[in-house]
Amino acid sequence: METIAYRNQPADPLSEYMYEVARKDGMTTIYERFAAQQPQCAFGTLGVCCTLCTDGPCQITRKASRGVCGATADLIVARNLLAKCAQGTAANVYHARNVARTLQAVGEGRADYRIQEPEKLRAVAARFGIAGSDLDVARRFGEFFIQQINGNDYEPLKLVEVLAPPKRLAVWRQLGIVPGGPNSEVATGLSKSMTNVNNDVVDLLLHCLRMGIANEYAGLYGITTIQEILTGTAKPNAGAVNIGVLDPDAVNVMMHGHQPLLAIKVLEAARNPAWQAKARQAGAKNGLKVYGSLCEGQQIFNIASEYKDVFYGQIGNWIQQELVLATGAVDVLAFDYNCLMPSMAEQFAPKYHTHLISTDKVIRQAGVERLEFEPHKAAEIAEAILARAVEAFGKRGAVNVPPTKQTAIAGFTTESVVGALGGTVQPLVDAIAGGQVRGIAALVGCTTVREGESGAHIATLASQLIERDVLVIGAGCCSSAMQNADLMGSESAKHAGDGLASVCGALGVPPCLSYGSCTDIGKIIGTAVAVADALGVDVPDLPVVASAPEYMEQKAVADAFTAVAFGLALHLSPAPPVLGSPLVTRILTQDVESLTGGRVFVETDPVKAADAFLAHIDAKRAKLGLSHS
Ligand code: XCC
Repeated sequence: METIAYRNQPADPLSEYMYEVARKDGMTTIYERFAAQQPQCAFGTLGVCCTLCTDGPCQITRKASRGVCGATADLIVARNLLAKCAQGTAANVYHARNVARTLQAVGEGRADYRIQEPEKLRAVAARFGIAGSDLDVARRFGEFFIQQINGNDYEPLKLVEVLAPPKRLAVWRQLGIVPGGPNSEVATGLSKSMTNVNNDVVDLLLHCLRMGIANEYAGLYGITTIQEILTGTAKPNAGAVNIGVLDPDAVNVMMHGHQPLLAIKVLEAARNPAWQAKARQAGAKNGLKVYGSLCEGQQIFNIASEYKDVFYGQIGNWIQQELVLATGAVDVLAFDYNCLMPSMAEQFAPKYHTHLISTDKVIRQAGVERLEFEPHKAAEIAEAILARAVEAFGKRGAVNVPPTKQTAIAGFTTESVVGALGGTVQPLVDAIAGGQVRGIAALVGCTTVREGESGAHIATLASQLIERDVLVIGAGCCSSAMQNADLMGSESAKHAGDGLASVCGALGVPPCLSYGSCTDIGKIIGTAVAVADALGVDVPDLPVVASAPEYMEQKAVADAFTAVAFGLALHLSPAPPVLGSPLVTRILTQDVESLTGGRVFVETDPVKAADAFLAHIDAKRAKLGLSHS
């Protein structure tokens, strides 16, 4: 076993327990790999390394203020950021295209799905002049959505023109950042970010905002809305969370990633008594159980009230995946894009007997079985997944599941929050006006293993905020970190300040509300828009802060620009790779506020971050004429 002095700690006891198991088993985890990478490259950290051409790589230093071509630190940073934003936008839109394609296939009668929310489908489609029978509307709306995704960037996206709040649309029109089709915007953005094309840092950053808006309407909004049409809308429900949910006496299937459509078929198949009997015959006295992991688990958790007989819990977040396999209790892990560590296929799955199955066509992992999702093959693939799991159960070695069981409540969305409030957002607005709820913070996105993080930054920040009566909304692996820290449970209001605790008590909700996956960020913006409308103000006027407290990958960059385009103050930790450019840093942290009303701030200490959230919230409250408590 390699010995490395420094390692960051898993933040919750269950992960710590499994970490010790993995280390005893001789496994190297994300923690050792992070330690082995230290110290990390300062040029990359600051964003001032350019690898675009063969005269490079160039790094900006005290003695070299320009790259070989003459590019400054500002230009290098802006181009790098634009490329990341393009990749993140493309990925979210890819997911949206998959679900739109499934909706279209449902309408054409060649999919293993049916329309669960016909009213939602009709209402959404009607906004674009699409009406008819449910199947006809499904086909045409799916088709329309795909056309929007593939539209040109010189034709404004209808999704934006129809769905955007009028006040926001006016701002975006004035700035000239109403986007066209996202794939075209991405292509144009990548053209701008190549060598020797565009030296205008402001234009490059405005292009990020264009993609951020396209990311919202052709990406996140589409994902959430169409998935809800096909799988049902999120409803608050209580369920098991964290690694301790795994049952050593069951055949265990874990659905991992971001796209829950296949998982729904797996849950339906698992209901078949024949599969439960096969699992028992294989020696699993508790039958066959299905679990979710990462954002996919959060999505299933959102609609789990329909699947309580077969869905047994949300297992964990990005940095926990190796530890989950180290239980030896996962028989099949089926994953779509994204967020499976390469170490899983190469090291952890072989060591711990887990049969891996990739289910999306963008994935190739050596030695991993591929059963690629097609709308008309989902039921067949689901059966195959269960068959592999029963088979793998017989190959298990030692099983080590942490003994603690944890629970949480999930399934919040603008509709379910409004439902809990009695059909209108007004009680929340009144609670904000009265000061019981001082403001709202959205903590979204990934977890990282950087110093002081591992979910600890998220949990500490959320605790600090709810203590000070700030209602927290979570999405993505942030939700998991809060679930693991017991901040999303039925008893969690005891950690909140008196004002927030009284509101939570009256409504029967926790002080941290899970909206689901990181792709559900669009729903959080929907809630912010609903509150702004009820107050008769624009989004930037609200006592609201958005945050990616342990941000990790490219989709988060696209989502960050979505938040800034909507006029939100956005907290980031760790610092994005922009600090090497004084100009980009100034634009993102200051100048952009005069354009969209939004801005970015970086704070890697969660307590200081909470102070900054409160300062922002109280300043916005004062502007709205609301008292501070
Ligand atoms: Fe991956 Fe979404 Fe990030 Fe978690 S939150 S680490 S993307 S699974 Ni999106």
